[in-house]
Amino acid sequence: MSPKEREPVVKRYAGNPILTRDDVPYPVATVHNAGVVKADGRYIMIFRSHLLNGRSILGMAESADGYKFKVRPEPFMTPSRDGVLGEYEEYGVEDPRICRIDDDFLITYSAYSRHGVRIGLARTRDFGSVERISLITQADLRNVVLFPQKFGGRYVRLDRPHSEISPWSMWISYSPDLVHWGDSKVIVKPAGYHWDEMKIGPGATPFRTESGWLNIYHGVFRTMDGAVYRLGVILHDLHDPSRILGVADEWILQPEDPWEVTGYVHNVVFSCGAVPEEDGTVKIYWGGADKVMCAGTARISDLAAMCLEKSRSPM
Ligand code: BMA
Repeated sequence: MSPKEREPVVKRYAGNPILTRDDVPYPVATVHNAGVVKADGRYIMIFRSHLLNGRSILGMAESADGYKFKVRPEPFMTPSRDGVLGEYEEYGVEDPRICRIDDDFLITYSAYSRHGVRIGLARTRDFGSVERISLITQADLRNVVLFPQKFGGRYVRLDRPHSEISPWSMWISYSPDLVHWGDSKVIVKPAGYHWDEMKIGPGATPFRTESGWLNIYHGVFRTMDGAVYRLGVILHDLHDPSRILGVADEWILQPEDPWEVTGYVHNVVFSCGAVPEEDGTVKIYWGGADKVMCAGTARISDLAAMCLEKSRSPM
């Protein structure tokens, strides 16, 4: 490595990609954008797959070490066929994030339909059965991540509405019951002529560190060759997550491996899950080119330092 090159913040796992469609025992075109949690010492992954008609479902895989995953023979969640959910999940379910609160694993996912994209909330205790709670947004809002604890008696989420006037920015909202949300405000916007200038969105479920809540997010830059999706990191105040302590100026990961550069949608690394470990590292999971799952590790203190030492302006 030349002295000019930065040590990679995220060290890719040597066995990437860790999961592909060849590992799935039913016909799918892709395996990507997975939420991951560690429960009772095992890693549980809920991943998105495109079916061969282009619509998405969610599958489940388990692992003892966080890298070698075995896929369950049946899908975890397929679009509802009945009632309100049947109407709003008609085009598929996508991009799950998992957040543990007490004994519940809460899953936020994108529900696509002819009416646009909304976010659904589902709950499981054992990953055996899953119960839909409610749709928790209107259209067109995506990338909802929950914080794993309440603040001032309320649940807190980050989300990403879109409007022509304020494109694709990160907002925070509060709820007494996980179903009704409000008190929303914008907290981070894309930065002009920066790697995340086109859009940003919450990625992995935020996790608690000594210095604040770490939020691994995605940022998009439009080029003559299409959009490039990269990952960055934001640090939120421990007691008031609407307070931003820093937004790392530099990305932490960009598409580089062949399966990140070429796939279903090229030049994409997109994260829906990260697992902090007791040794001060975090396992970060990302979809490569919307086709395969990849993993890597970073030191939590390095990510926090990037936010605190060289922050770009949040707004
Ligand atoms: C976003 C979402 C993600 C996807 C990304 C790159 O808009 O659809 O699921 O990974 O685009 O294609």
